Amino acid sequence: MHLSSWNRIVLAAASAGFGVSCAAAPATRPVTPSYDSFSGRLIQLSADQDGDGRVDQWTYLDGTRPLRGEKDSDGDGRIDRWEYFGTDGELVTVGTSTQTDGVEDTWTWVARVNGEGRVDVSTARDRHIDRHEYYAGDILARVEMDTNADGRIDRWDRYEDRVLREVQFDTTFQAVRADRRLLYDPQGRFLAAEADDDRDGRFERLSPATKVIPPGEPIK
Ligand SMILES: [Ca+2]
Ligand SMILES: [Ca+2]
Ligand SMILES: [Ca+2]
Ligand SMILES: [Ca+2]
Repeated sequence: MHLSSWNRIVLAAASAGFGVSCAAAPATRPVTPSYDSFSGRLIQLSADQDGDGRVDQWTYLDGTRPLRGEKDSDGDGRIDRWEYFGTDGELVTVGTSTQTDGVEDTWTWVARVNGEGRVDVSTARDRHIDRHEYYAGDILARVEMDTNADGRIDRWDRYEDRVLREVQFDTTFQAVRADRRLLYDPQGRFLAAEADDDRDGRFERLSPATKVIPPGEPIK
């Protein structure tokens, strides 16, 4: 491999991958390239970013295009940051581990969509994403959940000023549309249960006799 093209690759990786994940890292740390033995294409860069003699950062590439990155930020030998790149080499999501045990269970989207930040969570930590959190600024605004892990959203929580104001459920677990909802006042106290059994998009107040009392609420 010619030095000139190698320099280009390092620069590309630095701007697209390493630069994002480790902007403060010195550019002089040695980076070790690995190539596909058949095609000769660059497939991996590894580096020791904190200079302790152990590799702690890996970027997987298709030639000059970064696909994925892994990093052991605290040097405990376990990956704690995963990076996923888009087709233009832009950082799309960053994976983290809530237990810092090397198991990736949370994915934060870098770009906001319609002003909302998004975090995906695998609550069972099995890489099946069953919870999507949406943020306005840094404040949780709403959550979508797949409570029975069938791949379809069946619960929607909505927050106002950090207070849970509404929980909607799809009790069929198939419609991907709510037919029950619980409403809460600005202090988070239970207000009412409503149903949309005829599925016209309008909720009707359930009668007191059939009122759903959520767990933990006193029965009045
Ligand atoms: Ca290191
Ligand atoms: Ca680590
Ligand atoms: Ca579901
Ligand atoms: Ca209705």
